[in-house]
Amino acid sequence: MRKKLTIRKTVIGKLTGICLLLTVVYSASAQTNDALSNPIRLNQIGFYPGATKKAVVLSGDSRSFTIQTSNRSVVYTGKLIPSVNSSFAGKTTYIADFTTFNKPGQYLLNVAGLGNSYPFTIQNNVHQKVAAGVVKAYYFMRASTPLRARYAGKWNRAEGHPDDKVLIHPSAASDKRPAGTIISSPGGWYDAGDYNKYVVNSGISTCTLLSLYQDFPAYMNTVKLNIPESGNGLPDILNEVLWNLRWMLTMQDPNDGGVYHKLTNAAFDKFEMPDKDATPRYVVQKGTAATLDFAAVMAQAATIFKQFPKQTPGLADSCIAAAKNAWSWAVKNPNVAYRQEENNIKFTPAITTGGYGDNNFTDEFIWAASAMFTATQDAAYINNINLLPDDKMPVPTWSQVKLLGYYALINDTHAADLKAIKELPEIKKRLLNTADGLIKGVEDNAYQTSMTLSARHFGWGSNSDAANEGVLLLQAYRLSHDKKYLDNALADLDYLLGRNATGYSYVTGFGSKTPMHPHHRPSASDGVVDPIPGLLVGGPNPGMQDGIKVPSRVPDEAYIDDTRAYAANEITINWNAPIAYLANAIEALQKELSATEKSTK
Ligand code: 9MR
Repeated sequence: MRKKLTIRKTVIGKLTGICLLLTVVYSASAQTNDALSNPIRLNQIGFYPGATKKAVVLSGDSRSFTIQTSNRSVVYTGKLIPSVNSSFAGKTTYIADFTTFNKPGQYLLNVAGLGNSYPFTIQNNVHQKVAAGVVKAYYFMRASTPLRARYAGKWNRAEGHPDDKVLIHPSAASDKRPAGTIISSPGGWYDAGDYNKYVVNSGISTCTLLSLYQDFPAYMNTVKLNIPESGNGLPDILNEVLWNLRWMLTMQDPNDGGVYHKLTNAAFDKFEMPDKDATPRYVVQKGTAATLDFAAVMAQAATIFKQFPKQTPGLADSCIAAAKNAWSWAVKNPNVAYRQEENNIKFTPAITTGGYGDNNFTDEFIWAASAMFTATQDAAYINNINLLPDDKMPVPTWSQVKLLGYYALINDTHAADLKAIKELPEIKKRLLNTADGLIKGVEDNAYQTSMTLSARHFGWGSNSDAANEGVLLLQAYRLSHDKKYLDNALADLDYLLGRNATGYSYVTGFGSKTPMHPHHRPSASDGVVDPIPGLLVGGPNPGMQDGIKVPSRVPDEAYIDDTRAYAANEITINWNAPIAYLANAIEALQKELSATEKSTK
């Protein structure tokens, strides 16, 4: 079945938009694939010996289940327990809990009459490869460079989008840089399935990866990515982040500190390899969101790269100077929204690529001020900002970044100075309350995860919500050392890697049933059957904004592995970042926990 599907994928990649008949046949077979999917849902990578181990079985009454080795000897027998609450589909699920079985090895779970699960592993470091894989995915997103086979394997490709001659769009014109001025803005990561580069979305993505390094430096020093810079004395995750950070620096207008909202083609590229695109690229209007997000990231980067003066001479100083200039621009221009439709009435060419428009900058100010304070220890940045403008605690997304500011403050190591922040105890309390709210009732839930507790979690990019919930729970764990938060963060990772209503491990190349047709131009056009590995797809989204019918509108089932389905099956840098944080942080914490257990034995 998989082979049949992937052959179709290649055909679609070549003939996108032309061959309607084939795509109809293709989606029919994708749906058949879903219908045949395995009724035993579990993390398809595996489990830590000492951690919770659960599978969710779609039917089975109160039958027993067994854990078997690959040569079919039974090593554990347990009973399926019906879930207290039904799933979004209105069905009782059956929980197979084998937490007490902790012997490392390779296994499968069998339910008489239903068959075997996909194989899984029990071992320490069980997520190490997938955790590194979701960070390596950023290398595959690099613009303005060829990807060599040494690093990219069969996904090697020619250089795309040099971006050394980018036009100032009329919406971005200023005295010193009139429309049509050429600037150089190379590098950076492509945003997603498309080939554009957006500052707002780069902001949250870069911050999340930098935070992963800041929060778990010892573990992240051990993560080797095999990228061109490997071995240069910097941790690989920082090497990868630098590819985007250096691009971001070019998006600031040196004349006034404002930051262009995005670097983009006028319209989305065709489904083709990146080197095939020769259409003009523009930077568009400066905006408050892009400028504050930029300030926040540059401030955070300054804090980190200060520790590496030899490897990155002058960089920390450049970052903090850029952050300060951006902050000043935003203070002078506190309300400049990027409104693409309005611009398109006034300016040509019309720009129809991703909007990332936002009208409310309260959260961006909080994030930037917190990061600026953390970098400079200058309390003026936060004293002039209301850190608690309302009692909402939204899980971070590109348009909701308040918690990124809170994360910066609670992790600030200058504890003495933090006493100056009178709101800090309240921020900590709210964070723990939010974490408690996220997991309330999990034990009764059909899939036993925070993600599946509310249908509201299932919008565009729902998988990034699952990952960002996991990150929030890990922040709560770091604050409280209460293991329930870590266990539930791990459950969110279990969800993403297969314990869910579609039976997919949503990361390309990691697991037994993984997306083969992400909405991702290189994966669809490179002639390689397997998509680029390590990419988290958007996931279930009953919204169907792309017009592609999903096999089910049930919130957590509304997914289709179809190249055209950008509202359910695209990939982006802001969705990969929280799973990168989640998977690597969990690896780091498990390592710490098992070391403590050993030393106390
Ligand atoms: O992730 C974005 C989602 O929150 C928005 O609802 C959606 C529509 O504006 O856009 C998504 O972002 C896309 C961006 O605009 C262009 N690159 C691909 C992104 C993921 O689909």
